[in-house]
Amino acid sequence: MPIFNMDFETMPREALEAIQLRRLQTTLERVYATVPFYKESFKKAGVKPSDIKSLADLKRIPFTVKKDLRDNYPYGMFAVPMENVVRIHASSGTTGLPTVVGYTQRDIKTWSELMARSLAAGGATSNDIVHNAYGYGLFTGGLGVHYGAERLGASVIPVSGGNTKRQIVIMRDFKPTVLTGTPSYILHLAEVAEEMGISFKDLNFKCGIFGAEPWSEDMRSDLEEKLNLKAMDIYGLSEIMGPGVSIECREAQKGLHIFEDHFIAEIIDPETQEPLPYGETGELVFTSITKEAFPIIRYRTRDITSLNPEPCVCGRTHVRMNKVSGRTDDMLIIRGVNVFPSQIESVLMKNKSIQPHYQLVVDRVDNLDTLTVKVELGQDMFSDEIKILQEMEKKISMDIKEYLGVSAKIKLVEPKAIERSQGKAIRVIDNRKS
Ligand code: DLL
Repeated sequence: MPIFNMDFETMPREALEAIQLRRLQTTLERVYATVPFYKESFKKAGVKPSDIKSLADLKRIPFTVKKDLRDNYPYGMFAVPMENVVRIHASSGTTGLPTVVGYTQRDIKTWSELMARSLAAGGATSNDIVHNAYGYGLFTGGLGVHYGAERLGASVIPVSGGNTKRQIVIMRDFKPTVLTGTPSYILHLAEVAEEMGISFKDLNFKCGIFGAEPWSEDMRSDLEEKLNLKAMDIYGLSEIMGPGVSIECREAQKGLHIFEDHFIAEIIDPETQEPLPYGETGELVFTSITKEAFPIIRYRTRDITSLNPEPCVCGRTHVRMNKVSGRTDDMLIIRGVNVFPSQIESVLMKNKSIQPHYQLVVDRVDNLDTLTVKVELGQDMFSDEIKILQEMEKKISMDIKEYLGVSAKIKLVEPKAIERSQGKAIRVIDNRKS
């Protein structure tokens, strides 16, 4: 598969690290001079940009966390005057004030290139037609993919999320070859196509570029089979840029290459905040080294993963991050056992009688945490035989206990009982917080 930017994506590590250091130093000087928050936080830590003489020195710089962005809402973290900002995006703000991010003309150019690199790594070329089902709007998914597809020279169908039946007709008639969207929405698309009597086997897709939420390897196999395409994982977050921070390559499909000529990645222990070596699992931290409007320094993403520096068969030299298992704030602690929704998903996906639509409900009863897993039955299993269903609930509960060590009550629900998402699925309802 052609690599979009051969020079940078396959650059020898030594040269790459030299570029990283130069760009890091420039970024630190710039944020110190233009963003009061950074000047203050560096001063508090007793460090100046000129103290950073090697990449290893980066750990002397303080972290930035979501609260810092909220405290500077909406534009306090911008490093350029508004007249240079050409685009604004924001997080949905479901857990508080939205996080607002901005882009200069050059930032949009960089982002488009990184998204073009991502689509190419996933198997897309200028001959492809991209059906883009990520939401357009303040969410970065829609426009991020859109500009990248255009930069690649592909034809993009800006269909966005929702209006699902119409999407299926478009897929049949416009013959797109690349599908992009969140895995949970894509699963819903597959379900509706089946209801409409349209088989993905008769459509023209060769690859899917799915992300914006955690999804398990088992979900990947399911999607690849149902949709008759190769499913690639793409990662990103608005604070760092949007989609296209990292992507799997088609050749290995194992770990997501981080575009290290634009971002420096670290893994830290979320408790001690100490950097962890390659291979160890912890919280992902990013520093942007080329952004103009919204540079961000040592941002704690709360995403849990590990880094793999081994050379890749595709030829890219950029480090790979493993699939994100979840966020520190999505991790459930049920009677002392830590569990991520994606781990439950893996267990559920092994049972062919149920559908991969599920929701975890956490309650506190008599001071004890309880976990209920609501999961949908397949249409053909939706029988009235209470006894069979009870047996199945017991079996799934035992599997979860065996694989994850956590006790969960299973509640099989009828097909379609769990609300479908047009973007990111809501996997957890935690009643302990309300
Ligand atoms: O979700 C950007 C994006 C759009 C990525 C389209 C990929 C495709 P936010 O809305 O700011 O940005 O949410 C970022 O989503 O910190 C992760 O917790 C989660 N996330 C994103 N991609 C993945 C992925 C976009 N591939 C937050 N696997 C991040 C697991 C992901 N989690």
